[in-house]
Amino acid sequence: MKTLLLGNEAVARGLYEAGCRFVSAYPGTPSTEIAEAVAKYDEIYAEWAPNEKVAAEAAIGASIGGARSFCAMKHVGLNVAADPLFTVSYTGVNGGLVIAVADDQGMHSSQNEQDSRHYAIFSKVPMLEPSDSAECLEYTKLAFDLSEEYDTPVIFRTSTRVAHSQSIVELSDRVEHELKPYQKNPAKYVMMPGNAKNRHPVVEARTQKLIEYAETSGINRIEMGDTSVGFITAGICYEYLRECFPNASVLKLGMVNPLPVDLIRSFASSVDKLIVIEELDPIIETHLRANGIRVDGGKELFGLCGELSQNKIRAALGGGTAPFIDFGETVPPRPPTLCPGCPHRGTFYTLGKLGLMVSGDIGCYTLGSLPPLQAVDTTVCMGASISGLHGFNTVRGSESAKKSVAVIGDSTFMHSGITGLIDIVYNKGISTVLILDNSITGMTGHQNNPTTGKTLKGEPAPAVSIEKLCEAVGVKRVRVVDPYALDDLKAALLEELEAEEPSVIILRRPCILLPEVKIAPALYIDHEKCKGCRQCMTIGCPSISFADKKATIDPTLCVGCELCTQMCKFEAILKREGK
Ligand SMILES: Cc1ncc(C[n+]2csc(CCOP(=O)(O)OP(=O)(O)O)c2C)c(N)n1
Ligand code: SF4
Ligand code: SF4
Repeated sequence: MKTLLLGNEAVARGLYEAGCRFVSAYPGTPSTEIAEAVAKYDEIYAEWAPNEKVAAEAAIGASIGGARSFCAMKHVGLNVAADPLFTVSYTGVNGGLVIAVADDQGMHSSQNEQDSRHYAIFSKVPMLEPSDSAECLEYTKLAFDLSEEYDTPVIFRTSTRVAHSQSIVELSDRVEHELKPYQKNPAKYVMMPGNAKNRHPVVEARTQKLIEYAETSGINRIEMGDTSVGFITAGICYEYLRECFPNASVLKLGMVNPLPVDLIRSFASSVDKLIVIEELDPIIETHLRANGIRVDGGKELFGLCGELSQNKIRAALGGGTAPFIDFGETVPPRPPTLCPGCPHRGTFYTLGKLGLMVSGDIGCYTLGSLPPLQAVDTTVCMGASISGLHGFNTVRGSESAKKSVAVIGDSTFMHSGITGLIDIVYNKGISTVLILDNSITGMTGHQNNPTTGKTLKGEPAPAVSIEKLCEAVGVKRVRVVDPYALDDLKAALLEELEAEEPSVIILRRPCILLPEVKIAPALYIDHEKCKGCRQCMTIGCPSISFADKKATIDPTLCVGCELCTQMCKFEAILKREGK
């Protein structure tokens, strides 16, 4: 049967058909929908892990336990999971093990744009890269076969465009793979120096065998056409290229590590000019140059930054821009903003008013850095708010600790915030940490996490108590405040900042977009009473606008959170009668 699937859904289908039994993931755009789609298959155990390292380690354990296993993450997640990745390269697998990583060229929703192909080279693990949904499905199954045949984990790389585009796939039945027997084998699975020394040559020999596979298997295929120019490419760039130049000669790489040499050389000799099209870093180009293969065009044409598109490729090759729809270039950008009624808004308003240094983190609350709130000073990576604040305050002294806070969400606190808090307690810091608990992983689209009391499959689960966890690591001052109550929030902040010991304020109110949250009727502004002071505009609610020297509330956007009423000293913001 044929059907239309997103790249991520096709990966999930591939997992089903490949007989995968165990999936662990941490959400991160553009990888999130893989686990969400897998959750619908009863045959596959699937979970959200608290972070990517745990997801990878759980999948490694399941593989050693004999099951076809999988974990998924976005590109920066692979940084978190890098430690187990490098060593599972040495141990190899029992049941097949596939590690999916989704790169975000163009940084549609990320703090940087890494090229994950470096990780495959660095960790000496084979990497497959599909170009469309059909290949997402096909390569997922292939990745398990390769993993078991070559005793290696396999990295499966996608990109925002492949993960989030729909195309036709052909569905097949699931092929069950029984649990492989588990046999104790310390020489393979206990990576202490004596054993690891013996495994390293095994890894190098494996790479040689994988190169032979890359040369001959057909996963890297030559499509001959016009021989005046030949292109070498992979992933989404193959689709762009085919749209621009349907008759071009192309070597399409499905396996991007290790790369073949003879196949590339033979392709190079059959075309007059050779151009490499790849996003971000010159991985293929460098491989060609290292092997003495002529490259007539590469990074000097396409650059190192951002994603490519049909128009960019055509323009770089002297063809001018074509009448393709290139959404990235034609749609005016819409600045991101906190939603009306977002429980984070009042927190950033208050932090800004108090003029505090705010060590920020990654989540919806990163938007607290944008106008008009502009309260956040730093954002580095998930978890860095608390540990970063500890470093900042350690060098700047106790007075600094009284004028600074860390802000972190519930999911991010579970991911990697707790260790920063332990650092503060253990090293006798006195910093103040705000945990913005909106009872969900908001930024990536409402995934459950260990604090929400539900699993990936929607089943009830034990919920980690944030307050008990903080107390357990030694924080004595832990309090819970409603972030809609601005006076309470300010009073709590002033008190905790003065304390000569670490404190945690949990700002608890569920995300306004959660289905169980009851939306209150929209408020309105009495234009007789409104003095046009613009005070209500300072909280940056998208429902409030200003026209003819008066503020107005858009009733289709307002959720009646009453934050703005706390701004208006003229009592001009009112509830509708009877509501
Ligand atoms: C290492 C890493 N993994 C995943 C992500 C994607 N990501 C960004 S923020 C976030 C979690 C946000 O949830 P939470 O901390 O609860 O804050 P909220 O968005 O709900 O306010 C995730 C998963 C990332 N940026 N980095
Ligand atoms: S704060 Fe009140 S008076 Fe000032 S602009 Fe807003 S509604 Fe009008
Ligand atoms: S009550 Fe005020 S702050 Fe809340 S959503 Fe409506 S307009 Fe925005």
